This record gives sequence, C-alpha cells and structure tokens, in this order.
Amino acid sequence: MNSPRDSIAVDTKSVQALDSAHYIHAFTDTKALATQGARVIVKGEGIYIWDSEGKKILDGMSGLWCVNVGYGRKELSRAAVAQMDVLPYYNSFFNTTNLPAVNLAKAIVDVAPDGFNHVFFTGSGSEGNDTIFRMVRRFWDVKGQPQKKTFIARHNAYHGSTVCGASLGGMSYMHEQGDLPIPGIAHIQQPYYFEHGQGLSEDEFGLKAASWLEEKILELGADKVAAFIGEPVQGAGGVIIPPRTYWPEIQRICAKYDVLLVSDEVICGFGRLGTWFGCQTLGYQPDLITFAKGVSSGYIPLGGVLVGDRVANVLIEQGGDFNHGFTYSGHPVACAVALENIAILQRENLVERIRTDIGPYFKQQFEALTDHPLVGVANACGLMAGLVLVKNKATLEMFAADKGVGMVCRGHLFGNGMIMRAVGDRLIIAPPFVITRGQIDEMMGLIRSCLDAAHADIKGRGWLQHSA
Ligand code: PXG
Repeated sequence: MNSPRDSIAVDTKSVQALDSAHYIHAFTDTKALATQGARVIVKGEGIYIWDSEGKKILDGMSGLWCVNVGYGRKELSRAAVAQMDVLPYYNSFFNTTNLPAVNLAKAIVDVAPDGFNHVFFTGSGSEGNDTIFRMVRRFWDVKGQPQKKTFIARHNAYHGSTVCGASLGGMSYMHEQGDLPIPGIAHIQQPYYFEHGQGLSEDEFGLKAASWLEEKILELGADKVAAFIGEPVQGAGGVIIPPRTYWPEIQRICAKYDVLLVSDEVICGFGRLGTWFGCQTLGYQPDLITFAKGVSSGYIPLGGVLVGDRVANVLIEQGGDFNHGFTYSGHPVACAVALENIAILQRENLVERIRTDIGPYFKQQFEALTDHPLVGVANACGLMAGLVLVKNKATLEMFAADKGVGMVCRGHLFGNGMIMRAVGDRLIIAPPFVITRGQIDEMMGLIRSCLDAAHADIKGRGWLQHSA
C-alpha cells in the first residue's frame, strides 16, 4: 500500500486494450506498444507518480521537463476552476483582451531579463518557435531587409514538432519523416565537449563551437541570415551543457553580423537553471525568448514568446498588423494557472533555492556518479543533468550504438521506480524544483543501485569483455 490513491480502481489490461485500439501516442511505435501495453499513470503527488498497479515512481523528469512545482498543487487547480467559473474563454483577436492574459504578460515581463517588455502567447513551445520564425522574418521585412530570411540552428537541437519546429530542430530522425527541414534553415554542430572537444580545454572548445556559427554566417552571407536559435542547455538532445565561453561568443558573433539571437527556453525558462531564464545563467542577452512548459508547470498547455525591445519597437511602431495568432493565444484559464504558478515560484523562493541550495547539492551528488564503472562523465547545470555511459572508463570508449545500452539502463531504472530518460547512451534527469535533499539522496540511491544492476546485466551479456 504505497499509494495514497489505491482507491483509484483501474483495470490496467482493459485501459491498455482501449489505448492500443484508439490512441496514437507521440513519438511511439504504436504497433510495438500494443504488444507491450502502455504504463497507465493515474496520480501524482509532489515528486512522485503512481501507476495503475499502485506502483510508486520517483519522477526524475518532472513529467516532460515541466511539472516544476510538483504534482498535486491545489492552488493551481483552484485557480483554473475560479477562472472557468468567471470566464472560461475569450479570444485576443478583434481588439479584445482578458484580465489573466494582461496580468500574466506583466508578471512574465517582471521576471524577464532587462529589455523584455512584451509577450506573445501561444498554446505550446512549438507554436512559440513558429511564431518566432514568422515574427523575425516580419521584423526584417519591416526594416527593409527582406532578404534576411535564413535561420541557423544546431544539430541535435529540439525546437518542437510542428513543420517549422521540427525543421529548426536538428533531429535527423524527425527530418527523415516528411522532407524536412523546410527551406531557409541551416544547421551547425552542437557544442558537445565529450564528442567534439578532443585535445581542447572546455573553454577553448566553447570558442571553437561558437566559431562554427561565424563560418556558417559567412558561407550563407550575413545579409541573408535572420537569426540564430539555440537552447541554453540542450534538453531533449541529452542535456548538452555548453562550455561557459560558448554563449557570450555566440552573442558577439550575432552582434557583429546583425543576426538576431533567439533563446529557446521552453525547458530552461522559469527557473530550471537557478535563474528565471537560462540565458542569465549562461551569460547572454537574446532578442527573443521562447517559453512553455515551466510557465504553467505543465498543469495546462501554455507557451509564448518574450519579445525584446529591439524587435518589439520595430514591429509595434512600424509593423501594423501582425497576421498571426491562435484561438488559444492568451487563454484566460491557462493564463490564470500560470499566474498562480509564478506566484508559487516566488512565494516559495524556488528559483533562488535552485541557485543557492538544492541546485549545488544536486550537482555535487549527480556529478559524483562519474566514479561509477559505467559512467564516462556526469554533469549538471541547475536542476538538469546528464551522464554518458561508456564501455571503458579509461579510454571513454562508448558502446556500439546498436546495443541500446541507454535503454537497458532505463529499463532497470523504470523497473525500480525511478524515471530517467535515455537519449542514445546518455541518461538524463530534470527533477521537480520542490525536491528536497532527502529526496535527492533517495534518488541517487536508486540511480546507483540501478546502474549497478545494469552493469551486471551488461557484463552478463558479454558487452564489457574488452574493457578495463
Ligand atoms: N523547444 C524546446 C527546447 C523543447 O524542449 C519544444 C520547443 C516544443 O514544445 P511543445 O510544447 O510544442 O512540445 C520543446 C519540447 C524529450 C521531449 O524527448 C522534449 C520536448 C517535447 C517532447 C519530448 O525530451 N520538449
């Protein structure tokens, strides 16, 4: 009896049967899932979730990088109900507005870096990036430089699943489906020190990785390049933390060639790195910021764009109509929930706590995993972390990709009540902000015992035989 909701009676098998009969899941092989059966999640409280069999699971991924204030916050459900009772919906087209949207725009501007005074709301991060794509092109049109159209992004980046989001993203397996990327988008290599930094210090590598942007701008012609987009720390790509020299150099290059700088903060925004926005931790000032997920702690879909003064002034003063928007832009219920979510972050000092207390403790504990025989290196930034699994600790040789060692480890973690993601042979984690030191200890204990079990398993399969 480890669930406060053992009373939720769910017939797992029949839910799984209905699921496979009717529900096509995101990023899933539906046929394969039908034979295996989806895990049915029925309840969450704090940093834990429960499945329909009553199994308690420590959610090291905050849902999908979003349930930052933890599960079961009645303040948020009450905010939604109160707003639904008064005004469940009204649009922001046709010269109308609503109170929660106005108040939320103000609350977001108040926590944003200097120079950000305007917000455009969307329903998701993908729509946020689509909005930026159109907004940036509109900006250069209005400025009389319509040839400045091309976006530069990075391989292994994730910017969403819409046509534009997937095109901006650098996931080759997404590009393969549906002839992406669309024209007008170029990619450069990511700043992944473990893979590309051989022979350089981290600081040297940061400058080198930034120089790939300059090379690409020169190749395309600065007069053709509209913007560079990147995540402060790449999330879905495997928690790729750039060297500290990287972003300031990217900013210098963007300024030199008059290229707008876009920070996709769908994961890093609203506190995950210990500052309200990730660009503040990594030392750069973007022109535009995409946000979603953490703005509402995932309790309700909401995303948007923070528009810096440089872009906003041109669009507002000279742009006239911006012919773009969504039915749910500025949705009053979503905005009311997000307002309360920001109030919780402030009341409970959760962002500051990541910077000064729980973040450093988490980093120390997580990076200590580097001593494990399966771990090449483990790094954390704020409450986001990743480790790379290696076959040989001395040489840092990796396993053959087709072995799927990351998934083997993930299986052990999942089976033992701990959610961590596998991205290739990187294991990644991003726990809720409300996690305590005791819970971090519990989490690290689970991770260590699962890595031990995975190590024995992998050894048993004979995959370690040539290693030290
Ligand atoms: N930008 C970034 C940086 C993201 O992480 C999006 C945009 C798109 O947001 P929406 O709300 O449209 O999903 C994201 C979303 C994963 C994973 O595998 C990550 C995301 C979505 C789905 C899976 O880690 N991030």
